[in-house]
Amino acid sequence: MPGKVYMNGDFVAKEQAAVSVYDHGLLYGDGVFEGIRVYGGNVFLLQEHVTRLYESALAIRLEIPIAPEAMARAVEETVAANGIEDGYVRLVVTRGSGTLGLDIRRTSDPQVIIIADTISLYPAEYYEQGLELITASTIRNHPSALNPRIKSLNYLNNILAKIEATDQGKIEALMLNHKGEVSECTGDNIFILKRGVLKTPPPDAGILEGITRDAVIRLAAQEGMTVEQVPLVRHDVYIADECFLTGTAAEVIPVVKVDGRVIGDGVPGPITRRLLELFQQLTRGD
Ligand code: PXG
Repeated sequence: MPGKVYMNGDFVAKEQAAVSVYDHGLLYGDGVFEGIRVYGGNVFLLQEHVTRLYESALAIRLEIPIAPEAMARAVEETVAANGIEDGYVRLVVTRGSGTLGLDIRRTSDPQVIIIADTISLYPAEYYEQGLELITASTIRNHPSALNPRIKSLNYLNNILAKIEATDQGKIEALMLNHKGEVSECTGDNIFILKRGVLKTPPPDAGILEGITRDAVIRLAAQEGMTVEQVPLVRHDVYIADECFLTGTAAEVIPVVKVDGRVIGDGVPGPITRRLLELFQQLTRGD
């Protein structure tokens, strides 16, 4: 039964698992996190997620009090303790409690929290019919302000764009960067297919380098496809033959309309469906 939360080396009942109101994670969104899937009892791409967590922490000058190997073990133990076969892990490290001020030297006890629970998936119809996106007026964080490559606890940039999508009855929004180029969606990376070439914005376009994105790039390359990490503008998306999003929660999800423009034939394309199939084989360990 889910309900045992890992906190700094101990398991605490969900109802008792709490952090201080002085924690800079709460006061300032000062911390880092990962969202990880569990398939058939195996934590999927755990090493990649742990590496990204420590890289995010390094970038914000947060010293995680345990080593990466111990963190990976703690994730496995939390999944086992909660009896999760297919589910979701939320790994969070906060800066810890401090004063009501920004100085990180006046904080202590970073909180290492691991939650393992079940996951609510997108309805199957999204995969069969494809998604419709709108472009948010909120642009992605400027990389020199808060680099999107850092998976920080401050997700207001994404939340503001997501609100624009939900206000318009859509579940995802496309976000542009400060140069007006396509970056990513609020919680997913974007790919397009044009004349047989798969294209996705590069890391310096102001994106989170998704672990699902990396896996799909590898799978496509193994299939003999040409994959390019190149700057894209909205026009490239409008005239694409196929479009899809990748993410831990969504896996590979087709997009069939963007800002009212029908993409390709208006139905999930064959390459998108093939990559979803290959990705799902990977999650099953085939
Ligand atoms: N871009 C952004 C901004 C994200 O937050 C991705 C791309 C896809 O990355 P991965 O590594 O998952 O392929 C993300 C991932 C949640 C949640 O609960 C969010 C993500 C992943 C899992 C859970 O909000 N975002």
